[in-house]
Amino acid sequence: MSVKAEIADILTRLGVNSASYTSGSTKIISPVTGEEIASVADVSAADTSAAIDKAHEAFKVWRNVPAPRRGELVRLLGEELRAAKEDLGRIISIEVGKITSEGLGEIQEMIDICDFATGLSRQLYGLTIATERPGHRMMEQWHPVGVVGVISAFNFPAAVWSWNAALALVCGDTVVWKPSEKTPLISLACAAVFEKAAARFGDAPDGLLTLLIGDRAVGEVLVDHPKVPVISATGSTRMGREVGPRVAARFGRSILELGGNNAGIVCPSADQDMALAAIAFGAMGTAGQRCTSQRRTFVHDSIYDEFVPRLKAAYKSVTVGSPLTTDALVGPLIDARASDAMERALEQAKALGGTVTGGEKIDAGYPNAHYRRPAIVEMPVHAGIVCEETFAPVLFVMRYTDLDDAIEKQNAVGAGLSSTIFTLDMREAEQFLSVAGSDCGIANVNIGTSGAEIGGAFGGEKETGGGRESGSDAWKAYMRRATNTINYSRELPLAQGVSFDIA
Ligand code: UN1
Repeated sequence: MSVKAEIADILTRLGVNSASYTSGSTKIISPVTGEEIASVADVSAADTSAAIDKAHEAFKVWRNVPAPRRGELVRLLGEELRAAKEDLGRIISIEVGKITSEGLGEIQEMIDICDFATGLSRQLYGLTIATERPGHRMMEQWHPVGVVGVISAFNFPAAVWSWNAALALVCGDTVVWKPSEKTPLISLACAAVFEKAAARFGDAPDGLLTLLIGDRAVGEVLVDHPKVPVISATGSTRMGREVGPRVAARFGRSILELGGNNAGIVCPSADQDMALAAIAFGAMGTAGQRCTSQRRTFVHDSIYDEFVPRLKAAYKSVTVGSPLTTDALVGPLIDARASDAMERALEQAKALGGTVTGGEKIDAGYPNAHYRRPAIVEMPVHAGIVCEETFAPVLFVMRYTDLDDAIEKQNAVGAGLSSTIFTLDMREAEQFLSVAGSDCGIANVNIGTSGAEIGGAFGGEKETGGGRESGSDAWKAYMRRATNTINYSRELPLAQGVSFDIA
């Protein structure tokens, strides 16, 4: 069966109307084979605005549904995702090029956040606060905020939507979703799975989830719309620089999850086998196209000549090929632009004195697809392209002698998403996690930079945008807080001892 026929087969099975992926003028290409697999139609700016109005009306109904009942919808979504896991994972492999276990892993991440959000629906806690006035009570409540606009990227086209949608829905918000232009098919599939859950739920208002397939114009309407109090956007730092100020200009709130330039430090005491395996997955997994992918490694001088040759051997031996027909560990890059960016990064690294292992184009049997061997680049300096995010499997490796210096360099980039240290020395580990250690939103010990679980808050500092999604108390960004003071006494004492006696 051709890839195009296979995707149509899966989408039909999931209940997606065939007109939605066969009748538009935007061609969708599988990065695996380079062939056209579908075509979709863009919604207009006017339709986007109308959809937001409808989502706002749905919000007015949904906010009154008790939160645990809202959690029931998300529980059903989790059930539907479990049932559709294989099909959805396969779509991700076809549309994004992820290997099978990573495609399935992304769907598992969605199931996990649904479980989390279902429990959360009974835990949207506010505080009770001591008051300075007798006969008074002070408390805070968390209320639903409104329509949440979700702008998602191609590399986690389904999981990042679900982090936002599952939380927003239990919080009482409605969701308008603009997916990456590269991944409309998995979005159509997710929307169809959501509709199944909503149908089982029974009385879900129309407009809880609206999928808007389209280009920049759609994103702009969403970003500027006064009825969208929260925009959650995942993508490049360049995108975030535009979205952040525009949302702020209308006093909206944004949750930004932008670029990463994640580093690992390999210390003298490191368990080298473990570090090797973790770095291999962190840097080569998902063909280096995670925002959490490891892009820089600092190796202590005393173990460099032992460790780095082993790492290079792993780079030479890793299998690269179609995730649909082989069990290769590394699939294709998303498109020609990504492949060119990788090429350029390697050229720039060489100009700075870097020694490149790998990085060459690979003939996987599809002339229109973009396969490359992951590249490891030994760098004499921490400068230039090393300090920028290249969304491709390029790992820069540098020697260090002093941990303070390695931590300083790891922090000396714009992005602040993820980081790790490999050490069995507790002092080094604690220094890395301390206030003077890693400045990232994620700082790990003896595991890789990528592959975070949903239970923690996910996101990063500086040019990563500062947003937090997924677990912990990230839900608070999807609600508004009301502080309530209630006077049950017969007096009206003013706070701070102020008196204002009217005659
Ligand atoms: C992303 O690349 O945008 O931590 C998200 C990870 C995944 C999520 C990545 N759980 O690598």
